[in-house]
Amino acid sequence: LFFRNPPPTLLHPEKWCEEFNHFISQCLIKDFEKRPSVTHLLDHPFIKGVHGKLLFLQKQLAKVLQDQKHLNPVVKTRHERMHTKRPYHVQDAEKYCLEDDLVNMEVLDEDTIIHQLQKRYVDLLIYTYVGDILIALNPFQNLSIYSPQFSRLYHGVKRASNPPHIFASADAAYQCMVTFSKDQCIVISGESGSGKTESAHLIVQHLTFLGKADNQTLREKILQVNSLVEAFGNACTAINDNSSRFGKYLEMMFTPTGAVMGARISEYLLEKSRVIKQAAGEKNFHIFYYIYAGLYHQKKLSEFRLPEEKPPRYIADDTGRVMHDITSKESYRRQFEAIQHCFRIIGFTDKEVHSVYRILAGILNIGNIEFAAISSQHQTDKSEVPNAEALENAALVLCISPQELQEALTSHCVVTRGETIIRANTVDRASDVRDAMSKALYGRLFSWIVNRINTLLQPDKNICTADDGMNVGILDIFGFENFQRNSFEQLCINIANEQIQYYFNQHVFALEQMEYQNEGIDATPVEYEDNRPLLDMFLQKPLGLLALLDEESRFPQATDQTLVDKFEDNLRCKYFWRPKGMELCFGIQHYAGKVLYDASGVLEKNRDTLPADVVVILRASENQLLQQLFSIPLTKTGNLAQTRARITAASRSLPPHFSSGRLKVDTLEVIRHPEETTNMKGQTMASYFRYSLMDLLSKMVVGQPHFVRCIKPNDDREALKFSTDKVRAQLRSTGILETVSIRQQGYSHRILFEEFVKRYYYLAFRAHQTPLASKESCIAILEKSRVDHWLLGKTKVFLKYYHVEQLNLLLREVIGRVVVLQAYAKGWLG
Ligand code: AD9
Ligand code: MG
Repeated sequence: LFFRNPPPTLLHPEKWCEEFNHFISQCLIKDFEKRPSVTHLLDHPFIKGVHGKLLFLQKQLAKVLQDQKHLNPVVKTRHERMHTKRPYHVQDAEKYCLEDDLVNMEVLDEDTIIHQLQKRYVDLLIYTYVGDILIALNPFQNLSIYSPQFSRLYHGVKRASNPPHIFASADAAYQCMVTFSKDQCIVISGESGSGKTESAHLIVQHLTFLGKADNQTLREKILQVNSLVEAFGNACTAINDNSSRFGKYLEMMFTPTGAVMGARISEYLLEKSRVIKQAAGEKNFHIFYYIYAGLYHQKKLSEFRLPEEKPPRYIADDTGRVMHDITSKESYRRQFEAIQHCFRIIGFTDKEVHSVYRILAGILNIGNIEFAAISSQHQTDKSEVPNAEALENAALVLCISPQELQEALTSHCVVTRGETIIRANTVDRASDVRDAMSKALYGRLFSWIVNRINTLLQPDKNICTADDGMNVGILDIFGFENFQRNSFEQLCINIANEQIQYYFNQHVFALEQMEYQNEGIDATPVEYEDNRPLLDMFLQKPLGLLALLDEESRFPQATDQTLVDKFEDNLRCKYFWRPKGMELCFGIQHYAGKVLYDASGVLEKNRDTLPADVVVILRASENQLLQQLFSIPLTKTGNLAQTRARITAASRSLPPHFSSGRLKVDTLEVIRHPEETTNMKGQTMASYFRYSLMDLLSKMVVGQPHFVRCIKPNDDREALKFSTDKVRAQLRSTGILETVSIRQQGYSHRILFEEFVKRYYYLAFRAHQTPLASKESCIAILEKSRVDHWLLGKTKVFLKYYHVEQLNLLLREVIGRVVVLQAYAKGWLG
């Protein structure tokens, strides 16, 4: 009991031992130091006499002694495990025989694995382990396995005692964090619609359960965060009705004793272009529909100057049915109420929320502004706004001057040799300015909301500062996408997925195999598909795809055609090709499949220019929030100096196996390019993208990773339908087969002798002993703990993924008893 919910000073085993010894020697028995044995303590008259609690203490002491003599390995044998009564599907005994962990399979080939997953899927066993990695198949239906009852089941117990579950992954991360006082990172990957975002929600839900804070409000706030951010950052796509259009890294912060104390979100690469245009069959960000339907039902559309008879262009489609769809949809209205609730719970003020709505309404009104060409004798390319009402509406809700807005849209100024010339904008140029304005407004509003959430959820400094605490980061990015038409957005999304796959490969394969070599261990290397060359093709300088794109974006005369030509001339590798007869297209062989990209509009999207005039007028708005959005550049991740400082700090605490890994080198290398961070204003989307990616990695590498691989069982989003080909393709591209074999053969944990002895000496030695950080001490601990199949290298202990759980549980049991004992002794005397 005490160990599970220890008061702050009850946490650290070593500290406790120290304190205990000190306490004993100071207060209890003078001669204890001469004969430091626990048994001796039992006989002491002081102990015997005090408060009548002797019996209890004796029992506890006896248990400690017992444990030190006979450490029973806790992990059950495979046979035992299969015949254990387990909490769900109790009705069907057959199901116990299904393998929970693919690593236990004797026959290991693709067909067997697929068959196994299929069998489990139709039994609604959507989760399966591959060693320490969790495979999650999207059930496409609501399952009743996420209730509080299930939360209680997956709480600090050995993994094998319950069926695989996403809660078990959250629990594993949490337990690692508490036991080793180390940050953790849960990486969720999978293609679009495979269930990453749902998994991320469930992880947050379980972590808030595990990190029980007294502060109920904080827990509620954290639970609302995802819903709020996703209303602004998710949208309906051809693949997924709730598709994430941004990358999210949510860090849950805990006190050193494991109580949740705050949260922080980092957002990456919001697909701003969706605000102004969506592909056929797709929709704008959810929030626009929610707010329109919500205000319609509250009869407040006119207050926000939104047209009632026809939906704004940004949320309308060509059919005209959409108006009815939006306003009649009960779910939109309810979602609007839910969002209002989220804002309130998290702590946004009414004024702030009102400003957010005004800005959203402003964006919808801006979208309605049209342009027409005016032809006069002298000037043929001038434009004007034929629907002044839309312009006025936009200006009014944004609290800016309609005249200035019109000027900023229809003209621009050129400064030459100290002279300022005002030039008229063509219709196309004016439309571009309008769209750029909408995108900038939305992008900055989104970043502001995220920043504000971070401020509202930051830890209370009186309890603990973020620096003293620990965190579990949860990565949920947009999944790999392959549509009929793929543009710049898909390219960025897919490169990000490529990077995450690389991170996975590094952890699961590369670093492990490198260590075998370094430590002189003879292990057969497991072959895997290394996507490093492809990642280089994208990110290299100066001849990588993104660098070439940036270079081309700097030439005013460049066209999308010259861009593709440039790619073709420079990217001579097997991953790139140009299909015949499709001038503006190029193809990439990604780890997850071939994708054909359409380059039209890519240069413009990359330039992402926002005219200075627009910034000036928005800055002058009477809406304070709007002023704020445009008066400071929203550098979400800090400037170069801050980022460097963070990365330097991070590199110091990198796990040892990273010291020679390439990931760290890469991270530092890329950050060294100053143009990516110094000038956030003038930067292109591509350079911002590279920077974001590296920033994300710099956060991730600090934590110990846990992987969740989401798999989409079919393309029709149907429950119980298992398409073998679909699953096979995903298993292949993510290297699951290879993962199974490396987890079978390999040693996923490599711990330095010194660290190992420091961590586990308790299992074989007495608290007052100080064993050497040697091979022999490690052997003593491993033998005493009855762990088998371990290996010793030159400097490290090599453990299978399940050994660590085994050792940790033993350690917890032993320490738990000692802590109870100490707590009693302390309470008793203190
Ligand atoms: V994308 O890359 O953001 O486009 P995700 O995030 O991988 O994608 P998401 O979590 O949004 O996919 O899941 C898609 C849909 O599958 C959800 O809207 C749910 O309807 C469904 N889903 C996924 N996981 C579960 C689950 N554990 N239980 C029930 C689920 N339904
Ligand atoms: Mg998602």
